[in-house]
Amino acid sequence: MIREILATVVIFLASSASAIAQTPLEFEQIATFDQPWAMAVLPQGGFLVTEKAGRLAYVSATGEVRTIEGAPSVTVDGQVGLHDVALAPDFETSGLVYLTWVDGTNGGALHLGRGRLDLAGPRLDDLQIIWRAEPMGGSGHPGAMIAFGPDGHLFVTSGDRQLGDPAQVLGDGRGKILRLMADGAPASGNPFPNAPEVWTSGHRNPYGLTFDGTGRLWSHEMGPRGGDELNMIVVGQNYGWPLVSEGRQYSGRAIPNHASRPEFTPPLLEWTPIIAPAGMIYYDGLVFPEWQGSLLLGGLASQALVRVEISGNTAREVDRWDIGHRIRDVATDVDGQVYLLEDGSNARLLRLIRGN
Ligand SMILES: [Ca+2]
Repeated sequence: MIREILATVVIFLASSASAIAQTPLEFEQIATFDQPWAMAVLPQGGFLVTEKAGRLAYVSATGEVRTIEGAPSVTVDGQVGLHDVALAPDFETSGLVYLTWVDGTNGGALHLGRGRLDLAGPRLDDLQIIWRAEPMGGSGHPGAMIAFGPDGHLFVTSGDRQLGDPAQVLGDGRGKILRLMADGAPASGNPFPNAPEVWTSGHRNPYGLTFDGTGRLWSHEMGPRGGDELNMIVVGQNYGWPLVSEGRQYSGRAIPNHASRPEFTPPLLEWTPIIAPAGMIYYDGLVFPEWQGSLLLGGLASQALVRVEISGNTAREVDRWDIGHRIRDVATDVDGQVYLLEDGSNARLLRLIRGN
């Protein structure tokens, strides 16, 4: 077990004028992984971590890593493979764990499944597929983030699979955010009778999804060339992709912006140049009280941890820490500790420590 304090030098990037002192950070390494994608903190201590190639790992509170048997078979190609892991709201009594992954031919489809975790194995028993994006197909942009609402509903982001147009087709499972029952059935009260699982549409590649302390749902998504977005997710709204964006096509071709089409909901915050957001939590913990009420986002291309203050219907970036590694996921626990999961090979799971 490696548990040394890494004397990483943290560089503070300029941010917008803010009265809040920026917190110096150091990092404690807990474990390392190969192309990890997401993590969940276990209530008894320790973590579940997914790796893109299909491994589901259990990390004990002391940093010992073991493979959990019973993970699904996945199609590993480019951006896709095994993705998010989330605990059921009643995990402590049910043991239920939710996973997302891509599997199938011609690019496959995003799948959502759940199984019962037996840490004595460790193994995942009775894994069942409870939702699958239809139709199949595409390449990257899985989305695949899971969040549970305060009332127990299950929300999932489904990326556009780099196809764009499906995001505007209600009957197509791609480019949407879904609201489901815990068993994967469409939730009652969803807005579109002919697309019963859909909550919102017009999404590109949402890699972050979280509720805030007042029960509002937030998601971020990567823009094309520029135009990463932070969106407040409101029932029935269309977020505009691929018809509007604050970014450009990779070819350089312009895309109309959100203001040109008021029927589409604009982002509350956009990043050009991009940060390539991945992972997001709402932070209300005691370890970093100066961050309470903020969103913390990981950054891939930006190799950063980004803090966004949300207030009413506004959001603004207030802190950005250059971590020096691509960040794939962010998590917190009941004590208010904050954890980062790096991207790529030999990627570290880190605990944040207040620096000097
Ligand atoms: Ca948008």
